[in-house]
Amino acid sequence: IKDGWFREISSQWPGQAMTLKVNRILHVEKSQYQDVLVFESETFGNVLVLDGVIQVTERDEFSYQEMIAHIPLASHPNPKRVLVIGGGDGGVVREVLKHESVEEVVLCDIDEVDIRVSKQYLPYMLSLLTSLRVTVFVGDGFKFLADNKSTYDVIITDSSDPVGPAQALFEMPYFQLLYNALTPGGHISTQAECLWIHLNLINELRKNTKKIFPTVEYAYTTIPTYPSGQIGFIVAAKAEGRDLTTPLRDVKPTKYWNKEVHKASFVLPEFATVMMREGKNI
Ligand code: AAT
Repeated sequence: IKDGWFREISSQWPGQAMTLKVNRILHVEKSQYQDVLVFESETFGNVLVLDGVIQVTERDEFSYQEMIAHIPLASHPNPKRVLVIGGGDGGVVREVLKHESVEEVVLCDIDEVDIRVSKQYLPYMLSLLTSLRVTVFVGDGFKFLADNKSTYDVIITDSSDPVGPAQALFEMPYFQLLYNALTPGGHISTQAECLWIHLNLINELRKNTKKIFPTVEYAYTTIPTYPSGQIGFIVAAKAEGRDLTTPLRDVKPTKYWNKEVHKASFVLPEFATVMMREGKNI
């Protein structure tokens, strides 16, 4: 923070930085895993920052949390057991609970500080973590999957970027664990970065997940406070020929997702289509 503005500078998006005007700093802490900052911004509400990277703002969080949750859930015939890896702020769990078929949600975030700080400063997000359908577990998502052989209908990886504690969540062994932990016909969605900045990483993720999952797609959403205003998801199914792009049910209430947006989120611009087809940037 300099001269009253927070700047999101990182080698992960060289030469650019989202900048937000700070009203006041609410919380600063160094946890076992990450540097934690919460501030009140002038126009985006409270903002949670980990290791200098914006995780959520109150104003635009819904576009990411709704899409990463409703795309795999609304396209699944009957999701009952759901696992969320990361997402300690509770926003994704809030969305998962909008699906009436869901009987149980397990949340596994590596850092208790996110859960604690979100409870205090993002109370709207955490209110639903008190639901009887939800179990919270603090620990590494990779280890949780390796140790827990239980099966889920949908697994959502709402993870930070692949630098620091989330790195293993972007690699092959993790995708194999996800596959193993799914019921037959199960779905995953994972945070899969931005078309404008990370085409190579996205392509790598797609290639790797395709070696394991019979059906793999990439979808994206728009969000002002993530780098370049856009972020995507790898969405995959443990089923041949499953149509992930068509929702089977409506979800209510939502502010970003609807049936048409669900379908449209899989339609990619030409440069991304070429990249994914030919493996090269244009
Ligand atoms: N819904 C908010 C968006 C996030 S939160 C990412 C969460 O992933 C953090 O709470 C972090 O503690 C958790 N996390 C990181 N590594 C692990 C791990 N190995 N196991 C479990 N949880 C983990 C994502 C923001 C995306 C930012 C885009 N630039």
